Amino acid sequence: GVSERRGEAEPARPGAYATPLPLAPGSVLPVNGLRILPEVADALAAGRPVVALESTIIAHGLPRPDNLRIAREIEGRVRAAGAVPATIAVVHGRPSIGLDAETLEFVAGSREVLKAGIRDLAPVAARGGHAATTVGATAHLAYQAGIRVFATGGLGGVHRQARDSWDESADLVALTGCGLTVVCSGVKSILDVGATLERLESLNVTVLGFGTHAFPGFYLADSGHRLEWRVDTADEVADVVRAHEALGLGRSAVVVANPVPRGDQMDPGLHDRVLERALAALADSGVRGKAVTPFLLEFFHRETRGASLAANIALILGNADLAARIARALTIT
Ligand code: PSU
Ligand code: MN
Repeated sequence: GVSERRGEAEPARPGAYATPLPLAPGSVLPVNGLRILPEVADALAAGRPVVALESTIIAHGLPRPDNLRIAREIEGRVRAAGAVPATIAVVHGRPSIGLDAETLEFVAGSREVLKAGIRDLAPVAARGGHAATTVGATAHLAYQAGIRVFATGGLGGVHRQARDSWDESADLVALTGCGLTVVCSGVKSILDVGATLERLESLNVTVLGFGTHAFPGFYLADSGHRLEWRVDTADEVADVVRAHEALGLGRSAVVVANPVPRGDQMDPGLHDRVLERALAALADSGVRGKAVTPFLLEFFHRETRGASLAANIALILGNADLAARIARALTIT
């Protein structure tokens, strides 16, 4: 049967999605098997700005039915800032770069859409399944397609129980092999932020604070950790990215950490109280592996009655806007 448990690997029923999703005329396949929406392919071919967007936040990180509306708003924000959005997911086994309206609705609404990290891409593709892609998997596919900028909410990282569970998001290692600029609001505050920053240093990942030396705390503007590098404009980010590429570092990502606007952040006291309860509930639940992050995010959205959701929406929209401006700055040579 169809799994009601989100994020677990269960073979998808091929053909359950009525529309056959044929290759649209004009789609290009730069790498065998990638399906690129014509609008995105045209923009890439013409050197116009494109912003990759992930789909795990839509399918497994935001509550339904708000998630579909938010997914559309994220795309709208990229467009408003002058770039073409390319939301990425695997549909009918095809890694898809840019989703048409119908496919976006499917990804947001279907229980058959798994959560795929990089290591899940091949099995999902081989089985003709459907999957939302994590930051790591999205970055990989976007990089393959030639996209240079990617917006998300918060990166995965080192979980607080990692000393016992060894749970560190595969997003971190993915950043070492995908040469794009990743705009995020730091790493999710459910994580061990200090440990994650240490791992990013070990992995040689460049991290820039946007308008701040304070590393953002996802739902909170400031995680309490300091960053060495601060940039203040999209042009400055583009300068760093060009230097990064000129130095032969272009195979790894540059992370731009963009805080949620202060006025939109969660109340820090509420945040800390809910987090403590969320971690206790996690320990009691026996939830493991890739179901951990969706469990914690869902706990927050439910228990804060929308306060965490409001912050999440504000930060992702801000990141979409900044990513589009960076993509534009990068197209000016
Ligand atoms: N940021 C959000 N919401 C999310 C995620 C990030 O605002 O749902 C997702 C991303 O797809 C990220 C994933 O890659 O959580 C990390 O999961 P894990 O901890 O299992 O690696
Ligand atoms: Mn994990």
